[in-house]
Amino acid sequence: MSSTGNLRPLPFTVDRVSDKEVSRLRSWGFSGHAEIVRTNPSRVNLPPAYSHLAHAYYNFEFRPDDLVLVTYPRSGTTWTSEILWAMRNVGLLEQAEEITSGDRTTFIDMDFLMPSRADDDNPKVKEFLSLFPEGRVEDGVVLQMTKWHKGPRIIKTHLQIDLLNPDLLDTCKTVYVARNPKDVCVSLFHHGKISKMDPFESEFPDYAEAFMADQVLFGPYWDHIKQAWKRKNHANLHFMFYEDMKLDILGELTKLARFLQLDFTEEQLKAISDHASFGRMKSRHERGASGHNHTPGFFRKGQTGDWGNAASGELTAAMDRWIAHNSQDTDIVFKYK
Ligand code: PPS
Repeated sequence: MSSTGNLRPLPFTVDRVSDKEVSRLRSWGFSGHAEIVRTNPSRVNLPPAYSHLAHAYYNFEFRPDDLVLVTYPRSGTTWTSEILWAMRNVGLLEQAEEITSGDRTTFIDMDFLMPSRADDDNPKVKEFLSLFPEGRVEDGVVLQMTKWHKGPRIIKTHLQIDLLNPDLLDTCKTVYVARNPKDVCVSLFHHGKISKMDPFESEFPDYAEAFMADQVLFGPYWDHIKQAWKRKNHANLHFMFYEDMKLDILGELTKLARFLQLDFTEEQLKAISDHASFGRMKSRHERGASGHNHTPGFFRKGQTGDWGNAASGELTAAMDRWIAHNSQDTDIVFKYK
């Protein structure tokens, strides 16, 4: 994919965040950021490599047999992508022991989260250059490899829908998973403690403040959710909640299968649910089988309601005000327990 050519123009700009603001974010605890870019007017903070790839993401061509998963970070992406893969490969679940999740599903954001260079000693870059000796690594190894993937593809992204190709929903089935903002915030904070890419080196109240101020990567949280929620009646969008998956996974799998027009026996649905259970996924991950280079703590608690263990009464009151304010123009209702 070239970053130039006959591309649909971006209906937004991608602007460099000022050094002053970046240093404020660094002193807030976001120590990994030397540079940040921001989409406007949507105000999504992203790593700088997004800047020259924004056209490629916005113009990325989906295909009718794609399955696309869109989530705000820490909302159940890994869990749901494992479910989607399992639904498509129900007779072959043991493959998950051998083939990494990164090779079974594709996280397209990697090109700006961890941009590759041609001289990287990285198997993906080597594979890309051996397949496409003329290929330009800086145009996104993952995007280009995904473009050439024969399919059917399972593609996941944390980019909000308005930053993706406007033809997405008219082209292929898309699943959106939302998780309540309190637990997303707690999970993001803990992830920041173990993340090399987006480390956070301060205390939880500071993180929560940044989250509510829409300053964390991929924010603003509410716009992300609302962009999907307003399209929830589109025949190609299936909107799910993490909390419902926790409460009744078989019920949620049944609805998801109906959306995907797949028929499963009860036994098969149970096998999919077990395959994607927190314990089984965590154990595959720890054995190095699930594809995220083993990050201890990636599968942390997998529960609803952890906010109660992390936040003071004062912080909870501030968060509740923020939720109430942002819920005024929507009928989205989250479960917090
Ligand atoms: S990421 O980093 O954005 O891709 O994270 P994401 O996968 O979206 O979300 C991570 C949180 O989901 C929990 N998780 C699960 N919960 C229940 N069941 C299963 N199978 C499962 N797999 C992952 C994971 O533990 C993170 O939540 P917290 O609250 O931090 O434990």
